[in-house]
Amino acid sequence: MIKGFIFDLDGVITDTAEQHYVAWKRLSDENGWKFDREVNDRLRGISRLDSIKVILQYNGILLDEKTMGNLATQKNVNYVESLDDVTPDDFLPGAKELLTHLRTEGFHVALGSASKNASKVLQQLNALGYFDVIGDGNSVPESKPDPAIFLYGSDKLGLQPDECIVFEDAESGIDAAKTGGFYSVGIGPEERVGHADLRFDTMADATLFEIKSYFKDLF
Ligand code: B16
Ligand code: MG
Repeated sequence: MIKGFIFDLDGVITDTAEQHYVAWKRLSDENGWKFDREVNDRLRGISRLDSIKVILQYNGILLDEKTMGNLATQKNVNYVESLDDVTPDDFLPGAKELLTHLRTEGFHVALGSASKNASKVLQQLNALGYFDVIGDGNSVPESKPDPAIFLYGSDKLGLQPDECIVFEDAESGIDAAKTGGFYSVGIGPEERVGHADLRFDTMADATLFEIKSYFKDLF
């Protein structure tokens, strides 16, 4: 039986891809690297350090771990500053409604995000109250597609993976959910999250009614 839900943050609850883009673009411009929106989209769901590795590889540049860490920190300072502009109006359409509905029906809810800034984003959204457990980039060392962040969430909720549905917008996030033994809902196009148990184009389509109808034997 489904007793809990675990949500990714960026691309599911809110969309900070634009703020990430602006901060990576600024770092790239300052260092003379190529960076565009297509490369930015490849950073969806992956950690900050892995993100800079993708950008450097795209530019054919090799740097040592310490330098990469320092540059990623520089990007993060600008990114975090831009989060001050995130407001409770910045939920993705449908996300707040679903979280509210889950609260009303008494489901257990956890966050399972790769971001080390997840608490700040939730605070800006005024969304902390929707979550019983916050799993973020500080909770486990492994990154998706490793299932560690979702297993952290289910464990803290006191549930088994097969009692939880994971919501994800990244290919690696759906991979992580499946490897961990969770049910999965993908948010986004078929080519990215079509391997999820159930897929919606947007969070606005992901109502509790639709979810219960699809996983009917589990509710
Ligand atoms: P930070 P999610 C991910 O969040 C973002 O999608 C990804 O673009 C970002 O690099 C990663 O968080 C790390 O974020 O630099 O704030 O620690 O989709 O897992 O909620
Ligand atoms: Mg995401």
